[in-house]
Amino acid sequence: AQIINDISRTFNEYLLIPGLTTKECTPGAISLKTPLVKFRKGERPDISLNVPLVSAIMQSVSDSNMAIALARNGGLSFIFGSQPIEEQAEMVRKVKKFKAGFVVSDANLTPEHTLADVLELKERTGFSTIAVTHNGKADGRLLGMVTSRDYRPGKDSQDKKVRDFMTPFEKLITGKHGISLEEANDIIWDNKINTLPVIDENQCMKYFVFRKDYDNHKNNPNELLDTHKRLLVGAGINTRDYAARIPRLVEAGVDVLCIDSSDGFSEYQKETIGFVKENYGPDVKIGAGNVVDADGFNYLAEAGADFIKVGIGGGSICITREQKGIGRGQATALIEVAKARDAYYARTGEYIPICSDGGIVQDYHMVLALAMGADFLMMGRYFARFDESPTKKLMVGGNYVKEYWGEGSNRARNWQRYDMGGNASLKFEEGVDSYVPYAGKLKDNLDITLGKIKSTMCSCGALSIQELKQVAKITMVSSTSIIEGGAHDVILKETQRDS
Ligand code: MZP
Repeated sequence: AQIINDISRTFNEYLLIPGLTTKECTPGAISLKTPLVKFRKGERPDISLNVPLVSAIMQSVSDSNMAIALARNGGLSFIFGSQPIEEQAEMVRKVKKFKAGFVVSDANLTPEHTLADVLELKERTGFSTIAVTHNGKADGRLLGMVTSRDYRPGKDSQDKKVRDFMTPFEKLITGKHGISLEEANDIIWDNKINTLPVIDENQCMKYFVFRKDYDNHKNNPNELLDTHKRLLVGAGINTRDYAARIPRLVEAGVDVLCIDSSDGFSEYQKETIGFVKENYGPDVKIGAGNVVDADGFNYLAEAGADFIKVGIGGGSICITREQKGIGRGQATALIEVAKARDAYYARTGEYIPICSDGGIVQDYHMVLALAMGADFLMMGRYFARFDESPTKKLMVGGNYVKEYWGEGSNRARNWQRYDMGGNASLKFEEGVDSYVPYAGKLKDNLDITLGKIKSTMCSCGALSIQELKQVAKITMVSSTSIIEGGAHDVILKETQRDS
């Protein structure tokens, strides 16, 4: 055997050392945009995410409900594949029906119209969201329909309704475009930006509709419904029934596929990727994995994977390491695969994004994973805790919990994920059935998490994920310094102990 003497390490064994925080480096200026699929040097990826988080390919995590909520917040879900083909395709269709936003042409709205009118229109038309268009005079006064009063971002408004309406938009525009509030002010009022804000059910603006789409279709808004971007959704597949499953998912409008396997360094995966590339060419995107070293990465890269997932045995519900003795500490695996990805890019000019899958426990682990080279992160436990996950909310021991079970558990019976060929009766469990603490709404939690990620990036002096990878300084920590990192040598008050 080849003995690798480097110790296999987890995220908990590392910390980031702050770099210079410049005045420009504020949380509002940070972009978390990241590539989802491979691209060639000098080109752009066909699909990017605004938030580098995807939800796990699991029955207890990613159904259409979770997919809609996460896509609306800039991430993406992979609908679980351990279900009949038609049911999975229906979930995909459900997400794709949901429009990210829609321009109601001029909609006969005038500056006198109120927010209530817009919401009524939304109700009437049945659109999931409605874009706020300019007031018909094409003067760029985007809020003409909300209030007859002029409102300037950053300037105080006496009208609370308008203020409540505008604040999320200001945050979005400054966050998304990495510009200051003053610049946002100029852009909105000079109408230089090719976007229109959209309001959703919560009456806050989350999405942008491209202005050129609007201009091209303003005489026929229905036409804009065929062309307008819909929410992104992914789907998990396996290496057994892929020839039947993939066509149905593609017909349903899936944006990206991912082969779901605990060990992806296999000829089965190469065959599955080959099937997609032969039948659909580059139009259908397919990720593969999971791998934990450079050999696994290079194999799937050569096979044509659009992204590659990293991680074996680190998932919170996973007992693969105990059962089969395979795996690697998530941080060590990620660092090695990221190096292989960079070397492959230098050699071929093709950048293949990597996804760190499983084992994220603290929010700061997310920044560490990105700094270590991950382009995006897949999480199960994190998302399972929210209202939007498909599982039951229960009261256990006086606390609310949600159910969360592994795909390798008897409950999920997803044996395809663990398929090594051979007799199906020889299967054994590689996952557990568990509870996770209930945490409320996805959006509320995600906002806090993203706030923390951006704050850490400011400490590191990085305005983007790409920059973070370059400037981050990462140090290893001893077990005693981990103790030093928590509250220590004080007597915690009751309330703190409980939380
Ligand atoms: P976590 O975010 O809960 O730590 O890990 C989620 C990841 O664990 C999934 O994306 C998947 O790769 C992996 N997983 C899912 N089911 C099992 C299992 O039953 C598993 N062993 O390891």
